Amino acid sequence: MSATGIGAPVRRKEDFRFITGKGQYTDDINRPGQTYAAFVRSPHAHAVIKSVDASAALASPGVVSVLTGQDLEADKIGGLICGWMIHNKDGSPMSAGAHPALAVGKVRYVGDHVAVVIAETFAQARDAAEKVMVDYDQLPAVVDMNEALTGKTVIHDVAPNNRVYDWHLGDKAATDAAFARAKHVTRLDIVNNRLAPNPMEPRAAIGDYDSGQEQFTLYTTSQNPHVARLVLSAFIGIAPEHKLRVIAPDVGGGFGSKIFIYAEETVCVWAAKKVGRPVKWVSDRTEAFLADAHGRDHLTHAELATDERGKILGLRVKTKANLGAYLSTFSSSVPTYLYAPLLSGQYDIPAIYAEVEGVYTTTAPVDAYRGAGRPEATFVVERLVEVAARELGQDPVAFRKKNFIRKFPHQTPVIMAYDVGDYTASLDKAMEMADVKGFARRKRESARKGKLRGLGYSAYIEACGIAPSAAVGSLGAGVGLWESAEVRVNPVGTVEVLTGSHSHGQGHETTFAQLVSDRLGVPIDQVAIVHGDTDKVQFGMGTYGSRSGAVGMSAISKALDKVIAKGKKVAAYAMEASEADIEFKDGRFSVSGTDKSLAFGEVALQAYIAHKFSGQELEPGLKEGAFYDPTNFTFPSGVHICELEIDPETGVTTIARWTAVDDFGTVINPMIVEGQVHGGIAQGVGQALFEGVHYDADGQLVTASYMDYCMPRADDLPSFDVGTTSTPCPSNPLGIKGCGEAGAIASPPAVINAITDALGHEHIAMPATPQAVWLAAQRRLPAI
Ligand code: MCN
Repeated sequence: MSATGIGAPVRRKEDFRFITGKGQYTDDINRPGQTYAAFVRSPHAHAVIKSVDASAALASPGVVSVLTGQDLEADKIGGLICGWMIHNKDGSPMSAGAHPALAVGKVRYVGDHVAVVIAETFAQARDAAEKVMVDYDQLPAVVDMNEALTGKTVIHDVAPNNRVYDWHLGDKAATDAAFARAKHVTRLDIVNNRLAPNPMEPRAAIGDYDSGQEQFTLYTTSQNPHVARLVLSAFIGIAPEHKLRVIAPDVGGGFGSKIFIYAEETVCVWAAKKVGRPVKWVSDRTEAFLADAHGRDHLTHAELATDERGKILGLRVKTKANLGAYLSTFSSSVPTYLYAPLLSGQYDIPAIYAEVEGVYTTTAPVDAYRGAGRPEATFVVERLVEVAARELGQDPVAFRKKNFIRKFPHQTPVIMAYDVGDYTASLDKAMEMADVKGFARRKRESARKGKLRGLGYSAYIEACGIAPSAAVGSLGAGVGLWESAEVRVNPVGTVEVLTGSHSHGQGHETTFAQLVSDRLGVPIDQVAIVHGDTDKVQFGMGTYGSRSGAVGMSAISKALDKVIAKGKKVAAYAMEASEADIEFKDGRFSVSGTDKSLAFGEVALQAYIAHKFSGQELEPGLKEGAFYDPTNFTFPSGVHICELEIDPETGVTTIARWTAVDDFGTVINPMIVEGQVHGGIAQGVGQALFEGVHYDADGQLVTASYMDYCMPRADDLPSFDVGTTSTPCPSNPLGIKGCGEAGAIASPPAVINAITDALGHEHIAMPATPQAVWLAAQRRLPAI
């Protein structure tokens, strides 16, 4: 391994510009003549808009324009769409209500967009937005899914019971038969709490229109600028599509929440042409809480059937998934195809049947958030397995091992065909690293101090590398999700890689350069990674579902193969040898069996200037592109062990140790991968102990600031012990499995299993706040 090649813990190249304040985020960009937008947002969860009076706002200082949903309609701009069609059990399509970028006729959640005020400054736009007089006729709010399903209050006429879909997966008859044979059935009711995504950089957008060129430009905080261009150009009616350029510059985190096409982006592009000047909008944190798509929010009843020895026979799951007031871009797929196919976990479960109801409520839209469906599935499986083992009087580790899948490939009863894995190896290694043998002693020490100590396991699997067209396309996505790359070798041998992936914290500028350096022998500082601009990169599917390593880098790898093949031809001409005799190794092309060789840079120069090509079949230049469409998802897996201590006097939970052993196949950069795991664990611990979006019965968001929405802080977390095992993925050329979501998927059940272990096996809902833990601890302690 070279010091910067595959497997090397190279420091992130991009960090220099980030930590010296030189990043270029959307809010750092300003266009000449720019105006500023402020949105008038609904203060009500559900109301009819009787009228909008903008006269006072229009008369306010600096106001350029006030636009409403009626103006959008007049310009024939349709609603935002949900791109993933889900079918009901009877085969009929889901009920998707219209989703205008500015509300028409009705508002459906607090924060819904009613109008936009465009002014010379942000302050003027905001002041004037408060003067837009909207006459509302309030309707009842409905935030609870069970209440919504009664249909007493209807949010969209197309969904009379507020049911978006009633979907299922698996074999009901086989699962019922398994339960009929079972000696024991474990039952659990689970709330998977609603989360706010909280990227460090709030969303922002600038719409710009050049009337001379008839060219729109959108600068935006997007994880997938090409998909944004495709969808927005269709919404807004910009044709041909390339008349809209989308630039997603540096983006300060997204965690899924910046994949979607939002109202604000649509409005900024459209309004830029209307007012004839660039329009900039930057979200503040309260707006982010109100209007960024949230994550999770499931109510699940789950059952696990086991035989007399504790072998799992079947799994039955009924989930209600809150989709909020409108269907966000990918929302329908999260509780269905990103959730139920992972319900087999790491276990050999012969029969599984899952039913999912998607439900409208008068709350913000819910869509993908780090893990998207897979943390919810892992939580169901890992809580059930833990409780089942304890109900059966079996050791949770032995119970897991007994039921692990051991033979690969493994076809689960819920679509997924797992390719490789060694779950026992990860569990054994994690137990060793966590010093599980010493836990009893540590528990006694805690008890001496009046504390309760618990150990919780989570053996997770996820499907990531979200891409394979054959699978994703047939599941209702409508499109395959391959990735593209172009490798441009300059005449001096430096390399530019244009990728359809988008880095917003994952370190692509480093890991992608490591791959190039490894393959071409070019130093990584001579490799530039270009992304995030639809005028530079032709097309791409973006970054989410931990796909950039497995899919984006595989596309680069394919293009590099072509570069090397072309380089061999050039080298053959240059060295007057047969192409078949050219070898490429350690950055040099050589003629086998001779001492003749040329460095990669020399061959690059020849490719551009050699006169020898004239009249030959070989074209000058060294630039190759590739699209990569994998045959399967990748299946990272692992075991996380959480050890914690509870103070029964205060209910405060302190995580004492965290051990993570993950199988990410081939690791390109172990330091970046560790960072990804750390971040994911922090977010998972946040879900388990602290975080929760809460609406009151009137649909008011009561957690709209960091005073009320509790994020984990550094001192809430221990130093993580991270290890790996490796079974390289067979369905991509690099053997990579994604790592970007693993920590967030694995960690919530590890925490809750540890708390229930400490408390004597009582179930506790997330977030297990000090109050909830204190109450549970009081129930456990003998009465005085
Ligand atoms: N990598 C590696 N070896 C592997 C796998 C990955 O070295 N075996 C490297 C990759 O080259 C890449 C990084 O690890 O530099 C993450 O790769 P991957 O797992 O493919 O994930 P993506 O790059 O596709 O990123 C998406 C993923 C998701 S889905 C969420 S959500 C998430 C996450 O990444 N959001 C993040 N990590 C985040 N990190 C930050 N800082 N900010 C976010 O918003």
